[in-house]
Amino acid sequence: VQVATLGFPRIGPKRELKAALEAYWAGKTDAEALLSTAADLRGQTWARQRALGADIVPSNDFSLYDQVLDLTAMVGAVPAAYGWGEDRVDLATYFAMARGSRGDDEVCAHGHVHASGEGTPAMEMTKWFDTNYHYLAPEFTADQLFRLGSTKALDEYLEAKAQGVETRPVLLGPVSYLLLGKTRGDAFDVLSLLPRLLPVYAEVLRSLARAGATWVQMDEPCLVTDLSDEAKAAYDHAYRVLTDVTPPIKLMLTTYFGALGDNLDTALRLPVHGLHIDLIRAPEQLAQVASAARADQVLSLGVIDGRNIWKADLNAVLDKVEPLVAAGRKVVIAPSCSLLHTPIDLDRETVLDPEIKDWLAFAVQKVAELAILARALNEGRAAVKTALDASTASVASRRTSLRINDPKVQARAADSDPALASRTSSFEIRRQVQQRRLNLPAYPTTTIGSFPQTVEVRKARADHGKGVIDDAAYAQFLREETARTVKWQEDLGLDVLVHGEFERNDMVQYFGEQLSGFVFTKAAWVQSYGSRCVRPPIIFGDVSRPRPMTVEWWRYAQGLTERPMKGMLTGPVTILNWSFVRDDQPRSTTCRQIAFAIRDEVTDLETAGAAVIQIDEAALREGLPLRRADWAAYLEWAVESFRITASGVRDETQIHTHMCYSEFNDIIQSIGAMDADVISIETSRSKMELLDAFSDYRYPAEIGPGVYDIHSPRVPSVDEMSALLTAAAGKLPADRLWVNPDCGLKTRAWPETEAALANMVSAAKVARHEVA
Ligand code: THG
Ligand code: ZN
Repeated sequence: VQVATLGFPRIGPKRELKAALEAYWAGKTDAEALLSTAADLRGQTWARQRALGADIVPSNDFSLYDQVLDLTAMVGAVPAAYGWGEDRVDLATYFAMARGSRGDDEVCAHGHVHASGEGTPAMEMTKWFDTNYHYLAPEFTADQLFRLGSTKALDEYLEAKAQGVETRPVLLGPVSYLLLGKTRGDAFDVLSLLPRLLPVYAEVLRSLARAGATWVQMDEPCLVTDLSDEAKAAYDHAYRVLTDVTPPIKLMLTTYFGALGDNLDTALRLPVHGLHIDLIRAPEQLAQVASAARADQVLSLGVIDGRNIWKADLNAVLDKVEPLVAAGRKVVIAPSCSLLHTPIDLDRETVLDPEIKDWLAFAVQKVAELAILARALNEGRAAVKTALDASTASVASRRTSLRINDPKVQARAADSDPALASRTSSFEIRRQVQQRRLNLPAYPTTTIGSFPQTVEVRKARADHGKGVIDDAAYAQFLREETARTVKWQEDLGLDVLVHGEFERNDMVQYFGEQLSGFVFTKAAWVQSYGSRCVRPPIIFGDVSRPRPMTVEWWRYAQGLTERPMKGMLTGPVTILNWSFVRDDQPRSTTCRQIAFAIRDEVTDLETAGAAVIQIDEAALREGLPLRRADWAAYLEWAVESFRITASGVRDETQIHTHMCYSEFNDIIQSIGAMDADVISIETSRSKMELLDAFSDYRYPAEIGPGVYDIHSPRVPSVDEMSALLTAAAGKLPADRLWVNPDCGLKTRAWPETEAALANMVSAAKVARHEVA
């Protein structure tokens, strides 16, 4: 039994790649410096995996920006806008596709990533399946041609070989590559491009075979998604062609992030030499695959979680794998998917609580776990008794720890009283009560919550973190920023104010740091896209809120004005979706616990006097399961969690929610079922088209369709925003419309923020005039 890894984090243990990329983009270093850092990282990564006991290590899992973009370069599918005419895709073209010709990306206050608006924009960024990683979606035309544009796969194979490491190159497979793409121009089926695409793959495979490679890892994650019959047929065609190249090379067809399910027959009839399956997400498929796979096929078993940070129960894994090995199956053991989605090395966490640290494994520790498993399978469990006992002890310690189990939290989350998830009265009644209390004009104006996080704000936070300024000085600084922002909103004439969130770092981290059951790391970075990383919080135990989290800041801000000050909270689904979560209970249970914790904050804000409370669910949509059949169950508990959070208040308290993305059509009923009084959404760039979903469905509550795009510094004119409001009023009842930007303003600077909001207030006044 051999140990394989399918991909390793590439950002570097100290984010060396991030530093090298950003220095290169800033013009501070040259290409040679960047490429040499990249080569060092690859060399270290190969050597490290070998030293940890991996028999089969990948090459071409490294990327300067994104592995899907690498494929686009490999097959020469560079969109025309980038003016590529060279033999090979050079660095400038590569980064232009990644970052746009102006070389910057646009991130909104809720962390959604978009191409920049000016110059030749970057290619579109999309979430990689249900991970928090973003890839650059290929873009195809109906007459798309493909030709070899990059020899990266071969180059990196040879680079490793020169260092004495025989690797298994990784390629994203042709069918998944096409299915992940978007079409440009007249609609057509991307799969129609397959016959033109395959010759380039065949050329790459031949070159690898000639260089001595015996296996290639072909990633086909789309095999765990819903596939049309045409897509299934495309798999048959593609793998007939690719297993037929000469000189021959063996293909490890690699699936992950879920069960093959109804694609199992398709996967099993492909003439490939090996099949990798994800046994973390879909343990039940082991028996099916083991009995149905051809005897000569190598089964690669994804037994270690590549999507989470918990130590595995090694004896439990052995219980499952030993029978296959005993039956003479050719077995490889591996992580469930590439380790890209885990932080690199737990040993770098020097201040983490030792009890919790003992429960964790990052990429390095996961490869070590696989090595122990392989020895146990090859030599018997006795050969690694100490390590197996330690694994069992860690797992038991975690299961029984008092730190994890809070009976009060468990009892509360188990309460199934439906009243917990319902407001007292229907929306129509609440609306009347709220109108009387708030007395807002038509087209009320507000903002989404955050105001510019300037260099000074970030510096003050950093200085406070380092102890350069004390608590009192930091609090004083925040009070001044807040007071200035409140006064400024009043002067501008906004109707519902916000405090600006200067005290907050990240919308998830800020709450996680104050909730029980969460722990944060110092260096556990995970690549989000390009050079950008996140440090997801780790939810290790039952979640509760020991004390109010936002009430003091809200009280201070409300004390500065007569106008309503919004309470600003992050919703339970978003907190869940952007964290590493427990694997010892369903996600829905963890989400419900978070919901009760945030509910307490909502009711405390109400008690303190807040008339308007916003609960953001920026990541609700991105949590949708990969399979359509699983959507309803997810949406049910996600919506229920939101409702638990929002339903502890009286009729007169107005609950807002916010979602900064498009595509509501397929989940609009669930958005309605959240039963918020007001929802603000991103609509400016789609020119209000997005509202069709709300109007067709007759969305019952009030809506703030964003009237300006906060992703770029451009200041929209009054006329532009008026036109958008008119368009919105054409689709929805005007008396239900709010006026606000698409998202928070923390990524913007003050000058453009001031100008744009002044214009926005003017546009609202114009609209009010027309109503009157
Ligand atoms: N908050 C949290 N998780 C998230 C997002 C968020 N996950 C998904 C999504 N948003 C990811 N989007 C981004 C946007 C910007 C950055 C990372 C992910 C980013 N990171 C800084 C960097 O790498 O330089 C590091 C920031 C830091 O110091 O913490 O710019 O909004 N929780
Ligand atoms: Zn937003």
